[in-house]
Amino acid sequence: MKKGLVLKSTGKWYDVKSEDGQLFHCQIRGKLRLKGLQTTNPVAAGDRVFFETEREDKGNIVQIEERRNYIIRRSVNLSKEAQIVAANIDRAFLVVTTERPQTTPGFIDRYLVTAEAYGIPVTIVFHKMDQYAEDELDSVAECIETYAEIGYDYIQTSIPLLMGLDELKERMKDRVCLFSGHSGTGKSSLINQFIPEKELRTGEISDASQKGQHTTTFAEMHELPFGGYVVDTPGIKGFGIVDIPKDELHHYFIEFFRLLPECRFNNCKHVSEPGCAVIAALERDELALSRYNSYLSMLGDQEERSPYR
Ligand SMILES: Nc1nc2c(ncn2[C@@H]2O[C@H](COP(=O)(O)OP(=O)(O)O)[C@@H](O)[C@H]2O)c(=O)[nH]1
Ligand SMILES: [Mg+2]
Ligand SMILES: [Zn+2]
Repeated sequence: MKKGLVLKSTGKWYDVKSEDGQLFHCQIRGKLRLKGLQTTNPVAAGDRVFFETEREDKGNIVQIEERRNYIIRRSVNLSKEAQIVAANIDRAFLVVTTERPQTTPGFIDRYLVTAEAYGIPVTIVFHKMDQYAEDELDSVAECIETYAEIGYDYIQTSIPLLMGLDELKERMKDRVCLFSGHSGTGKSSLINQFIPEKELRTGEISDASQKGQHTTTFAEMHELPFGGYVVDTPGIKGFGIVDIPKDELHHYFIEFFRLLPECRFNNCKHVSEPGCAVIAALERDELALSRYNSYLSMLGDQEERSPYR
């Protein structure tokens, strides 16, 4: 029996790289069961598996190691069946441009909250730093400050200026990395800096054109020449949909959650409760209003959706 890492799934066949670096085409032998999760695909890119080899480069997966984390998408809205897109992600990179294309604080906050819920650390990559006019740089700096103050890791990058690329590489090295962000923010261009032979196509609308499609698209892991992998998740903008219960949402706005012990009520949701430390901190300008607005907006969404859950 060998142990390996699933690099790619096509639904029936899986590319598995063994610990000694050999590639095997594997199928699933028998029924694999993982507790708790109903999924349409039992194995995904990023899974660590045990497999038996038959012939030279063929094998049968017989066991999956427990996942540290995974990202899912629902095959159909509101359906119980989820598709595992990728598993065991070490770090997510959210590529942000505040203009051309615009990434809103609301989008960033939803992404960060989902990552917190999944337990995946995030680096925010403020990219295309060369493209901003003087006055635009002020609003980039303001956005950076909001997240830096909370304690999120961030870097500033630009390909023409060769800015921040070493810092990015340092964070990617020996890790399974996920790149996310709006279409056109420069994800493929950044990845191409590190794996040029892959020649991921840039400047395409492929992300956008796959929006809302329910067809199955599987993730693939690209090996980094300096160690580690990049997970390519076609058609997935963020992490997909996750249902975070309303009363848990504030756990994932980490700067609010830190203040909870100072709120008068230990079940404070920081909306209209008396003696709320979050609201007091907002009034003293110690927390970003944009974050609080995102929080209220996400709470509102949960309310609208609740009858269906
Ligand atoms: N000014 C500037 N443009 C960039 C930079 N990186 C990428 N781009 C351009 O941004 C556009 C979108 O890039 P792409 O990698 O396809 O974005 P993706 O949709 O996120 O994969 C392309 O025209 C790139 O040439 C950068 O650092 N500075
Ligand atoms: Mg792209
Ligand atoms: Zn409170």
